[in-house]
Amino acid sequence: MDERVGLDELPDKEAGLSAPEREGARKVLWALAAGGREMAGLLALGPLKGLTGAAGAVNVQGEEVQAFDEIAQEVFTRTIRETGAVRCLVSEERESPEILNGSSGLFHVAMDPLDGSSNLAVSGPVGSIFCVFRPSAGEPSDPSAAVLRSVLSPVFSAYVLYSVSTLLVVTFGREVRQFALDPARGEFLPLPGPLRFPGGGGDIVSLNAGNASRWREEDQRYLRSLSGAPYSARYVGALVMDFHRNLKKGGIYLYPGDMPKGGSGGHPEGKLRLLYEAIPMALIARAAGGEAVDGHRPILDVPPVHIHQRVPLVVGSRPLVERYLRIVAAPS
Ligand code: AFP
Repeated sequence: MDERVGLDELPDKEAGLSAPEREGARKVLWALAAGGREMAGLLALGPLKGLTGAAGAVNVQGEEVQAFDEIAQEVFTRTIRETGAVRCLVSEERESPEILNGSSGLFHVAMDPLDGSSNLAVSGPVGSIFCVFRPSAGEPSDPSAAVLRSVLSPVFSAYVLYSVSTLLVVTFGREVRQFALDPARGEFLPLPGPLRFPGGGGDIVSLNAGNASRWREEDQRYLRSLSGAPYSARYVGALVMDFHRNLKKGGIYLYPGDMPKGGSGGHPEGKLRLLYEAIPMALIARAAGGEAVDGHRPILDVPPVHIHQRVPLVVGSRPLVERYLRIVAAPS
């Protein structure tokens, strides 16, 4: 059934939430929408204001910080703090969790405030990714340990895609809903849904083939299996855009672990981050009829041991992820 559900109504459709959690979730959704709207306006002016370059710093991941990474960090920290509903905020841009509303907060939040920010230099698409978790009973006093324990209990995940239009995509686990920003009204309006991977799974494959010679043999075998098969290669280099296209059109995104080049660089554990890239996308993929794995097991079964943990990520429609798993499991 194709229907439109307002952003405000989403928490009311969730049977598993208490009344205070529904209200808290609504506030956090508004905060993401307010931050997304503000970022969309700022990003549009980026080239005119000379803001599309590096900020001259390196983040906790060892990656060059773009000016907009820091702006997005400040915008979303502010809007999320103002909800009064969030205890701790983990961000790609901060080494330690930030304590926002202390124990009065109902949730922990993990975010990548601006993913794919190296695309900004060419006015390419970027995104913001969020995952909201329910704190466990009797959680540890150490904020990182508390957030890690809550990861087993996600409440909702969402991303904002800043492209030719600005979209907000949300799941509470049962279905995926999308909203488009009307810049004139300053509101995210519902699009028809729910959003699901197309039947048949699609034919798009998104990966950085430039890294393939440094992948493990199984992933190289998967790449070889595509040759001559009916697939199309599409890769923007911004997870939110690549994932969203594959969700709408049918496809699979891969970022396997890659060995260092000439003794340096590389991402043997994968490049993407478990808490604020892989898990939120895995929740959205599952709710849309797809799956996400780390090369062997579901992303949602990977034990969280570090707030900035990296993980190999393969995510997309179920038939394409199952084909990937069959090929990497086959004896060489
Ligand atoms: P940046 O935020 O540094 O641009 O990284 C983006 C990202 O985390 C993810 O969004 C992309 O899919 C992936 O990295 C692209 O990485 P490669 O440039 O190594 O292909």
